[in-house]
Amino acid sequence: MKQYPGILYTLAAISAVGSISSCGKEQGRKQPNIVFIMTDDHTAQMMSCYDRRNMETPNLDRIAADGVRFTEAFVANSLSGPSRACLLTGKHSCANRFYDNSSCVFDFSQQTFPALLQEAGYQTAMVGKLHLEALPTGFDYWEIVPGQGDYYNPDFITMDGSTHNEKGYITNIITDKSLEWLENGRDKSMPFCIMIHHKAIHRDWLPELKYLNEYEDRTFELPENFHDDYAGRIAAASQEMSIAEDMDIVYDTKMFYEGADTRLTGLYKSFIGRLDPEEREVYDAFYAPLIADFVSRDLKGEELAEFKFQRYMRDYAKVVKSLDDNVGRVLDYLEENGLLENTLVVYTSDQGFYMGEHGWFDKRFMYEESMRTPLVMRLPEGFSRKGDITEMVQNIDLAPTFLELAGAEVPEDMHGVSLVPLLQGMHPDDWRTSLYYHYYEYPAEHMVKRHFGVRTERYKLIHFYNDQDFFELYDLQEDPCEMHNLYGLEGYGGITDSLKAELAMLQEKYDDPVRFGAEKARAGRQ
Ligand code: SGN
Ligand code: CA
Repeated sequence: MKQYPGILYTLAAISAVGSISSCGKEQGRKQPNIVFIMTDDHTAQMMSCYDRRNMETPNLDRIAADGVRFTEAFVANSLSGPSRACLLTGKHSCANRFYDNSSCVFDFSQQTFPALLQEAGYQTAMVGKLHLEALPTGFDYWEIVPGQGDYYNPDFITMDGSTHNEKGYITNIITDKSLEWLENGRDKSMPFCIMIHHKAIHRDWLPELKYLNEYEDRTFELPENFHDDYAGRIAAASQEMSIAEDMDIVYDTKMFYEGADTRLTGLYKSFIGRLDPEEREVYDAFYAPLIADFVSRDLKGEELAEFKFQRYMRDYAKVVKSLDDNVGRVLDYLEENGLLENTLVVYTSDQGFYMGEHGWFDKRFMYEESMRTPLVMRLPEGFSRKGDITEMVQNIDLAPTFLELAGAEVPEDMHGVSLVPLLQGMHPDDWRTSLYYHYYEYPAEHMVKRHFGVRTERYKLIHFYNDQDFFELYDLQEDPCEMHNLYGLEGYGGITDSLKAELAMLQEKYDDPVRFGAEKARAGRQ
């Protein structure tokens, strides 16, 4: 392992005394532990430290209140597997080669931050959803769910490659296993990094049974663009992720009535079929009156869409509630065991999600709700930064951040940038002013067209390609909900040209073979 110039510690002493950053401010500090909690599809609209409209998340808010909240955090490719590959490698999809969930297998022989942390003297662990179609390397301990995992009585794959079943609710079990490793599994003489990666809050939002009755008296406010007509946005018009059109009345909203036979009824039956007879009784007792009422009302059109929206919001909030409890358990454990002071606690999601904005659920698009991701951190000792960090950051930045904190060298080929200067309270003049995004999974579920684009503080340019050639331009200051595509309109030529130049520069910088112009696109991945 190479060392930073001027760094004080040696590898022999690495577990005792660390030193970070070339600025020299933090020299002599112990290597911090890292607790990296991530959820699936958890969006800031459902996290009260970002948005107070919908629900309370006291434990997640604790992280932000005691530490920092990133107000401008984004992903590079808004889908589970690709996002996880970006996080592990600190690189965009074009470089880590995990483009989509449906055709890729992650190549663990490539450089990842957990393996580099091991070299830097860390014990590393990963519990929960990996979703990379391969068994992980770079971890002293791992236990993962197969694929997407199950909410009820889930299966787990252990390090010997075998699969077994466990009784309980997934979010509680992932936390139990993580706390067990922290307490009894690790070498306590070494710094550690544990990734606690939840299946929650993924579709189809099955709540913990004890929370079935929560939020039932709440009527959530419809987003102002719930009835979007997608004028001027042809990719938005052709997606299949609309609450009104595509949300499955049985699978998603649990209205499993006699004779119901939707596309996803079979999948729903298999999920709730995992409950044991007593659990099933509790589940059915909760849903029976709701289903009877739903059937008797025979809802249609907007009324049906709004019914689905309310069921969706309630279920999602219930699943977040269990997650928030479990984040609290982790914080309490760290505190009670004297670990909180020297631990970086990170909470984020693999991407944001639509809670009815544009009429949608799911993610994938480069539009704000799904390109954004929540990101809060409780900082280890030596960092007094508190409150909001407003620089634009991206999920590829976490790997270099962890490495710098560990006192390890950040490899030059990582695309991400260490956030340590921001955590130290600096506002570097040369901080990035634009973000690159590239989504590939099409044709596939939800039918979001392939696209890439650039986002600056104020503007966003998106290019939909592959089976179409279409641009969208948004002024996020004037149109934060991205309803008005300004591309090609009079007066926007100058900003369009400069965004195209910025996009070309980013594609060059990250060496993405799919670029403007058919010649280059043909040469790259289609
Ligand atoms: C599943 C879901 C989709 C979701 C993808 C990807 N369908 O296929 O709605 O977009 O996962 O999600 S389901 O019928 O199986 O629920 S991701 O977060 O894992 O990328
Ligand atoms: Ca996800």
